[in-house]
Amino acid sequence: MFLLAGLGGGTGSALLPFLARELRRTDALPVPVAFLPFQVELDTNSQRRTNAEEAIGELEEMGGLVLALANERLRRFESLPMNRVFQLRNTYVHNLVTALVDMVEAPSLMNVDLATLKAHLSDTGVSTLLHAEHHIAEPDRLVQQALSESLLDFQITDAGSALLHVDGGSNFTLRTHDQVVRAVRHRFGEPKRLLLGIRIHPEPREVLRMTAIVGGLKTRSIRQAMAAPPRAPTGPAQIRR
Ligand SMILES: Nc1nc2c(ncn2[C@@H]2O[C@H](COP(=O)(O)OP(=O)(O)OP(=O)(O)O)[C@@H](O)[C@H]2O)c(=O)[nH]1
Ligand SMILES: [Mg+2]
Repeated sequence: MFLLAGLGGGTGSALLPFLARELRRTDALPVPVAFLPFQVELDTNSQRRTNAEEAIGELEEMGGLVLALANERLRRFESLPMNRVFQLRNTYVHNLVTALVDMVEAPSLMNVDLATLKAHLSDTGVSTLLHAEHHIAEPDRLVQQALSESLLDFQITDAGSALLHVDGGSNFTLRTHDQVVRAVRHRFGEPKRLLLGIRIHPEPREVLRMTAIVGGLKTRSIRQAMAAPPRAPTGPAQIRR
């Protein structure tokens, strides 16, 4: 169950962690998606900052899958009309949701089902979801794109584990898969545990699609990110070991 809220105000900041906690008690897999306020909102309104930080703090303590998307990172599209920018953001979230649902629902060659996903999440602390599509000829760029397009406010520090699902056509080779895995290990700080899923479609495809759940994120990383000045708009996510 995906729960979306813009943090900083009263309603969303209070409800997001509350609903996530309540849903954890059921069979559902709650996935909170938190939109962090624009920097100017944080800088000029300490109550909004406190609300956002408290909500993020609660989500981090709970662990599990959390998506934190900084509104500030929308500034990379600042010359586009505002409606279009929010549309882009909506499309991005839609793609993340579809990718995750696809990964666990559609059968594949090496399968990641809901039970596997839940088991993976239960012992990895805070995890986040990355997704990208790129031409099959450039596996490294695919991984780079997953990081840079994420609009994430996480700094992926010391990733303890990663679940990597790659989706390709009949022309998807073992060598290309190895290249994706190598890039993931390199860029995600050599995760100690890597779980792999693969789906091959019957027809050849120009595009590879990757979905990754990166776990073992350091708690407070979102808060640190909120305190830090915004990163360069188009560069890949910073990785510190
Ligand atoms: N990306 C995105 N962010 C939004 C959107 N609407 C609001 N936000 C962000 O969410 C923050 C919180 O929105 P509010 O309306 O203040 O919060 P609320 O949860 O409704 O709480 P109260 O109005 O205080 O009850 C805003 O400051 C924005 O940064 C939206 O449509 N898209
Ligand atoms: Mg409101």
